[in-house]
Amino acid sequence: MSTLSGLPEWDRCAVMGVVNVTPDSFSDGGRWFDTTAAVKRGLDLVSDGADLVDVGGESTRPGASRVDEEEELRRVIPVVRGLAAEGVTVSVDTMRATVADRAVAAGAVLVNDVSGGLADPAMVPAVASAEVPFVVMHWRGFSEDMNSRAVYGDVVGEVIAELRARMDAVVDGGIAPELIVLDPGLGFAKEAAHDLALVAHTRDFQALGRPLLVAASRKRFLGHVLAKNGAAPRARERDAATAAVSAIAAYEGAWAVRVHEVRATADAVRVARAVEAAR
Ligand code: PMM
Repeated sequence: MSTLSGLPEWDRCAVMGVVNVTPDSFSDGGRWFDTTAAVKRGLDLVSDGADLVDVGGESTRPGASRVDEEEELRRVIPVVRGLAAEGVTVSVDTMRATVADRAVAAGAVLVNDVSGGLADPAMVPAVASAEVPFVVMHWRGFSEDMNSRAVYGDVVGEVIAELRARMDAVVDGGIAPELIVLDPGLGFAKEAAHDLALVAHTRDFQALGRPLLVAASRKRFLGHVLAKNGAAPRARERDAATAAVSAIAAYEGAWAVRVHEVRATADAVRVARAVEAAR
């Protein structure tokens, strides 16, 4: 397994639990929109088996508009501080350099930017000087209109090529290559068939030589797979399907999976590890 500076080392795929401090997250719909409740939620995720907790204050669901920076800081920083004070390994899910900077000062040890540094030109320099691991996700633009960008000839080849280019740009910007984590960006400018192809080809991303984070949790493509008579189950009813993807991603070599409901995925990554060891 890969080692990333400042993070513990796990002998299997790590489980990243999600705390969305937003009133409108598509999957956990504002239930943790309060510092105390959000910190408690993060601690509960750790008890359920999360290895790290990803704290975000801006919804990226398709069609979502942006939250302003002051509001994002107000949502995220106290939760990062509260969880870090409890000894939790915290990552911050943000597209803003200021939020990343302040979150690192508050104890976050990883910056997870769904735009891979594209949304804020100050992000790459900020992470370069913070010297923390940085998640570079495949991204083609903001959520407001990303669905129109879900056009691919060879989705796996194009996502790998675009991630490679983005990784090179981030390294040119001063972030050490050994601090980079890559992510195929399931659901971001992707249709269900694209997401499924990317999961099926998880192993191909090893060609990029960096750890891979896979975030399938509760996403639309799972709703599509599970739909009955054209009706998709609600986001919160997609956790068993999420755990199934966690097992596949772990078995196919993912470094970590990012999920809202941790317990089933914590089991899934252990099963994947045991099966891999028996191969
Ligand atoms: N997806 C969401 C938010 N953050 N971060 C990474 N690295 N990869 C993702 O695919 C990703 C992410 C959107 O989902 P949420 O609202 O359910 O958290």
